[in-house]
Amino acid sequence: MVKTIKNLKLALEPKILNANNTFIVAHKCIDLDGLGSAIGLSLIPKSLKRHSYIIVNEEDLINDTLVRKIMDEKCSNFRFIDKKKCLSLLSGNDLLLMTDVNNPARTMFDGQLDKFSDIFVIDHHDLYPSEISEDDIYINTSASSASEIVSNLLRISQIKYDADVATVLLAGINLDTNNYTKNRNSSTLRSIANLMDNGGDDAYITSLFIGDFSENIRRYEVASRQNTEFRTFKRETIVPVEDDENEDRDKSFYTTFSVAIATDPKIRGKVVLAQAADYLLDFADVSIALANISDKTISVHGRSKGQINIGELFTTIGGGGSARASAAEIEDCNLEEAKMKILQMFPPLSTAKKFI
Ligand SMILES: [Mn+2]
Repeated sequence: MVKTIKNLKLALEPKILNANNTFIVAHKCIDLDGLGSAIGLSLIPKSLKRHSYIIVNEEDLINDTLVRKIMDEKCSNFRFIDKKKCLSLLSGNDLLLMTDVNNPARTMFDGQLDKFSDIFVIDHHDLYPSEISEDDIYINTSASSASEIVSNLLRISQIKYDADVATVLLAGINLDTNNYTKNRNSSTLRSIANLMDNGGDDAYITSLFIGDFSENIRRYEVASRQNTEFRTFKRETIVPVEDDENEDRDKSFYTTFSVAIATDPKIRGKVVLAQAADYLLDFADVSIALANISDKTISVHGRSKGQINIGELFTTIGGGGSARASAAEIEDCNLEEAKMKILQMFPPLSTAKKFI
């Protein structure tokens, strides 16, 4: 195991110089620390006049407005590619840097590490046993974050960076220390001071979290009392009964399920619909949220606790998904008509009782 920041620098440089390309990846559903450390790390190949790419998949960003926002606003000078593009660029002599993660199963390259001729891990989590050689691992569990480690690496390597990079690294530390209140020691505080001296904008990071809060509460606006109605419906279940006198007698009984349906006339985003359905599932067996995402298209997101297969149900309105989460788009109808179509997915509407 590589133990000191100096040895980390010494281990990384020849690997980067020997490779045709350096790819940098964090864990699935990349967070601010994964992003900050990846951005910082990409300055090492750059200082050695080598190409590097940061790999982020679009689906990783779908529920994370924070990461997307900071990428758009502070990381426009960096090269992001998705996994597909990465695989198409592989030359047979490529280095993969894993940051903020050391378990390959938590990355998008689970079971595919052999596609890279060389690997190196930089992380602050406990070591998870894997096929990666300990010689290719730097882990410091006393560091608050991968961003703290990388900011030290940049300092030791005397690599200069601009205020945007300092801000992204600082955001990584901010996230993993819960606004600098936990998992921080004197070394963390020195990194924070150093990043602020280099232009790290703590006010911007604070505004980012406040923005996320207001994004987050939009789900409750969609699933408001005014927009949401609750219904129950009955589903007949037939079970064979073993009976000595009458062998083939079937018995049927009804089970009652509840559905929460939120119909929002104002919003246009898909992500907030999925979040509203998630939230409503706390109160019903099946939850559905729908809204116009464009003048002609209604987006529908559904969730189920499991007894009702929502994926199967949504095939009747042209959608699909899994038993517990599903989505559909309905074209050429208004919100009221779409809602009727959805109600009709459930067994006889006559049995459906409107609650509130
Ligand atoms: Mn982290």
